Amino acid sequence: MTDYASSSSWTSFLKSVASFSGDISSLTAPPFILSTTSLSEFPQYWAEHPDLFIEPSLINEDNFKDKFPEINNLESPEITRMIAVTKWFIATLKSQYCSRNESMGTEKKPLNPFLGELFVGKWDNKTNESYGETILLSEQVSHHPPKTAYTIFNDKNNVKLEGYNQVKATFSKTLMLGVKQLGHAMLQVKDETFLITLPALHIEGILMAAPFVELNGKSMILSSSGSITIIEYSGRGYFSGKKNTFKAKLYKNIDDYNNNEYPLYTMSGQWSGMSKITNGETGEEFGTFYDAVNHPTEHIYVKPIEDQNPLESRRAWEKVAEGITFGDMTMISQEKGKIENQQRELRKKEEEEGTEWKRRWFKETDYTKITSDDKLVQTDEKFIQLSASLNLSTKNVPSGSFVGDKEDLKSETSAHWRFNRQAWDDEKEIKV
Ligand code: HCR
Repeated sequence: MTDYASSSSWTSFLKSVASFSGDISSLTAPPFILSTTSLSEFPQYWAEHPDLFIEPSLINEDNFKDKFPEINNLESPEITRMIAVTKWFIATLKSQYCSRNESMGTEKKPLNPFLGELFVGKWDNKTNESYGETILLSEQVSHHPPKTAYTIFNDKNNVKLEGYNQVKATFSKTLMLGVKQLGHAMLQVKDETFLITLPALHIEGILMAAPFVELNGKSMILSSSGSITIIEYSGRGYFSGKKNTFKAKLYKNIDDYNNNEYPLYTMSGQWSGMSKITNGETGEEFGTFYDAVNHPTEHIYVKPIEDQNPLESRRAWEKVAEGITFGDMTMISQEKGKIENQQRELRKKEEEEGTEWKRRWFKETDYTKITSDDKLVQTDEKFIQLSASLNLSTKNVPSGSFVGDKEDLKSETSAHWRFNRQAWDDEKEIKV
């Protein structure tokens, strides 16, 4: 328990949870639990291991057998790429779900981005010239409900990730916060596409003022070359006595998965620690799959605040962040109020003029509104194909829901955010 748990500010925060509407941004939390980082920054967690992000693109017919020398039965470059993609994905989890605990002691409530907020940066990969530059663009494309669209691309190696985040949260009677992620991510490696569904999570330790994240349920990686990895998550005690555990099964194709055949490989252990890879049929152990502790993260380079555009996250939130650092509630609410008023003015003006805020680099496609004449971008086409191959819902439902699930039957929309590369190539004001 932290000293804050018995403070009056925490007790009144806990009371306010009783009237929680589902919108996390509407909760007024005391300064000690506020983060100085906006949610628009979170997409950077996908590439804090730029080497692993690029690795699948370096695997080809000539070299695939040398890529994981400890595995003696590697059968094709496609399967080897799926192992590499699974490894990169597992490596992202520590940044996504543990990094605030490590840097700030507990999970914190991130700043709620305003519509049009931007976060951009890059990994130079200077130590390895062949990696080239990896760029992140993130944009707040909706405020109510909050949605952040992002892309991370490395042109030199022809790798691109795109996706968007949206969450749906509910408090349980025991004050555990359950969070479902609604978006998905698509990874393009040369001409191969991977659809990635996102795990559900819950926040424990709220009563004690020491929140931390645990993952639950499943997520999947589906490749356009046919293979599939299913990852199951658990907290302490289910697979082992350890926290942050996972078991990933990599199948050669969806039929093998559907028919309960043996997977080719099983990867298991702690996503925040050590994991191993074994033969999916015999259980023969090949060795370490990933060691999260001894694989330090590489942080993104972000321009100094004075060189940033007013729409860029760290510049826009600078004063609020200062207030949080000083624990000064008056400063926080004054500075937040300025941003909120500015946003209200903009929305009022747009309403008067009959216009809408123009999204900068991302475009929404609503599948319920497209006709057979509409030309879909490649990401949409692949998303539809890969979802259909496993009967996954393409609606706005918790990531990984199937057609016919309760949420799928309830949902009427199918609108997803996609990156518009031309808009970035034409960008004149924002530089990374
Ligand atoms: C739930 C969460 C905001 C959303 C964060 C997401 C889901 C965002 C997309 C990223 O790719 C993955 C991700 C990681 C985070 O772990 C997750 C956050 C954890 C806590 C935060 C809550 C809004 C914080 C609530 C804190 C209160 C109750 C004190």
